[in-house]
Order: sequence, then C-alpha cells, then structure tokens
Amino acid sequence: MNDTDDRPITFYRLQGCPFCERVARLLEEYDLGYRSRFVEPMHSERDVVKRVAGVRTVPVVVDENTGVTMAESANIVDYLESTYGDGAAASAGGDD
Ligand SMILES: N[C@@H](CCC(=O)N[C@@H](CS)C(=O)NCC(=O)O)C(=O)O
Repeated sequence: MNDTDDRPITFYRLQGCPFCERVARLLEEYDLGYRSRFVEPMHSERDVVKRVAGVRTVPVVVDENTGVTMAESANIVDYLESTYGDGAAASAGGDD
C-alpha cells in the first residue's frame, strides 16, 4: 500500500478552536499544502500531539520543509509569516 502524500505540513487542531482557526487561515492564505489531524477533545487523551510536540495544546504545526515542530499559535503565526509570507522574500534575498 502506497500512502505517500506530498503535503509537507501537518497541522494538529481541534474543531472550533479559535487559535487553530487563526493558523488555518494563514496556511490557506499562503496556499500551503497541509494535512489536518484533529486531536481528541479531551485534553488528557491527546497523546499523539504530546508525543510529537511535547504539549497537549493545539494548534501544533510540523513542517517537513524546514524540520520545525511548533506549538503556540502566536509563535506559529510568526513562523509562517517569516518563512512563507512577505518577510520570507525579503530575508531570502541574500547573497546576489
Ligand atoms: N496559548 C495557546 C492556547 C491554545 C489553546 O488554549 N488551545 C486549546 C484549544 S482551543 C487547548 O488545546 N486547550 C487544552 C489545554 O489548554 O490544555 C495558543 O495560543 O496556541
């Protein structure tokens, strides 16, 4: 069975979570391919995200493009903006 998937960002989220919606909007805005993984509503049962990121809160983003795993919506927003937003073009414009 071949289960390859070329969307390199995995987004751990919860239905109706405003912090997750903020991240989702940015992923959509930057047209980034991502997989959603909806976590258990019960905080104590979120072992998957705990294993991946060391926390039980969502949102969490795992970006295979850069090897970054990140929690906290404000940090994720900053990360996405600086990696994929306008700031990325500015800071990538380096050497030549
Ligand atoms: N400061 C966090 C808050 C995230 C948060 O509170 N997420 C809720 C779902 S909307 C959650 O996972 N709650 C479980 C908990 O607080 O342990 C962020 O901005 O990402």
